[in-house]
Amino acid sequence: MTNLALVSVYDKEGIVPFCEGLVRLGYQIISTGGTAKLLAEHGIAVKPIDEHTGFPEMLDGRVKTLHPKVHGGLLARRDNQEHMRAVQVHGIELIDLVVVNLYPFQQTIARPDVTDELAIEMIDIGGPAMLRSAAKNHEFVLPVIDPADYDRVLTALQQNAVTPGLRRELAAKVFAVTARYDALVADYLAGKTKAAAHEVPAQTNGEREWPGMVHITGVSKMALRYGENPHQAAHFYMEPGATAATIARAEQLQGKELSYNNIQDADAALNILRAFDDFEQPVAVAVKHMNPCGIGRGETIAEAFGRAYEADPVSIFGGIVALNRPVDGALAEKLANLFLEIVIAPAFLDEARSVLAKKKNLRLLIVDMQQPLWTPDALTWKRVSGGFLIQAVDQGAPVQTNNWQVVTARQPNAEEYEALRFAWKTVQFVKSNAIVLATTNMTLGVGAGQMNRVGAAEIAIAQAGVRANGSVLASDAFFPMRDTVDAAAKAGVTAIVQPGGSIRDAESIDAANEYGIAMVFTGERHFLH
Ligand code: 93A
Repeated sequence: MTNLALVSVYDKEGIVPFCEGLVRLGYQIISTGGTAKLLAEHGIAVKPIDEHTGFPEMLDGRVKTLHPKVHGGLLARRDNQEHMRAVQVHGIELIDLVVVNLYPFQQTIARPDVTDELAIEMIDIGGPAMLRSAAKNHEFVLPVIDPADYDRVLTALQQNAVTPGLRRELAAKVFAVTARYDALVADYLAGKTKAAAHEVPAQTNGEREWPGMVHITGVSKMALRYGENPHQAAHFYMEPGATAATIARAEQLQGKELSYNNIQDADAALNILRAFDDFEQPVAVAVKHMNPCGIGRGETIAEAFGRAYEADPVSIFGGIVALNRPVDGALAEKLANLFLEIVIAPAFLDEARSVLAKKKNLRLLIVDMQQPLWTPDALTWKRVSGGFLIQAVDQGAPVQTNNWQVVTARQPNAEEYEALRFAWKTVQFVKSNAIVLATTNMTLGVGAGQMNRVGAAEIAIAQAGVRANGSVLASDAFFPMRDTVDAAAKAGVTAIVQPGGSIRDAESIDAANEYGIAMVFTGERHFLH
């Protein structure tokens, strides 16, 4: 009995030598339209699929291989008498090997000229069906989805060395690829990737691609105009499981296309905002270059925004504002008076939308803030030369002070505690070295990304100005020496929160005691580099 191989490939690279090898091993090839034609042109004996099924390829090729003679031949168990009887009764020939790769849906939707009609036609139905049938029955049928496996499979067949391990590996690959393929189709139909594909201006280099990046199949990809700078090509990959709580799934109401820097900054703003969820209050966060420049909370979102603005009315220029309550008309007027890149909120009331519509370039993003932003086990990664680093996301410390340890003679009073809670929450989301000066409901000065801690403190103190007097200070990591406490005391800071843990903690504690400053250790560091 000759072995049957069913071959139906979109990507025809390498298929001719592979089939020549199969024929040498005694396989008979059955094949679909374009594939059969190519094989015949290369002198390979091939039986067209319609001859095999006794049914024409029809509906513009939508139905080529969807037939019991194909799927019966793939799914029948050779060790099951009932199955063997059934295939015999119905004249179904057993198929031993399937070579299929799919219509290039991902490449199609990335085309700047893609139409919905074209995209839909590129949803492969018959190909995945055959692969899945073969993969389910991999004990008896070899599914080959990846041209990179042709040589390996041929060699194994030649040497009579097809192991159960190889069968299982090939079957697993089928389900991995078809799962991602379907996820991409789902995303497209849900609107996200289609919009992205259409938004790519033809003249941009957004479609410039490089190895490693384009091959994350199944993850929706949006070409960006460019990366951090115009000479850097860039894409935004969106995870299939992302929810409407994320920037990836945010609904953009108006404004220009999001840039690489916009996405990063908006994500930082959203991340910071959501970390304040446990205050259960209206909160406004203003972000520049991924650092908060002003955070305010209040009874109303307008009050919170007013404080975020007052915190640093200069840095907010060109910034991103994230709000955890809907934006109304009055707040929209205030926002419209500023130059902002993006406003993020759970909703924009109609009156707000008409006010902000006049700011044509201002991007408005709606994000669902009812759902969690992160799963507890969420990971984040960073590229380094030759590899990448993966770690758990720092989702911030809970706002409770149970684990705080007062290390000075003086305890913080109730108001200081409240301000310390606010400052500690903020400093966790500022680039290291980070120092934040704050009151109970707003930041006053943020020192970010400095190479020495006292330098960060000096920047925060300068920003706070006279307001530093009577404020509290938070530090993302311990004080290596007493100089930050000295600078804080000079500015009039009355309480400090920091992780503690330096071999010179005693010096900082002594300094705080000298000045009558109350200091607490959290025991938890929040580097953000
Ligand atoms: O339109 S389909 O979903 N309907 C089918 O029955 C079918 N069978 C195979 N597409 C189908 N295919 C796909 O055709 C394969 O997955 C492969 O990508 C392509 C090969 O077609 P051709 O041999 O005509 O070039």
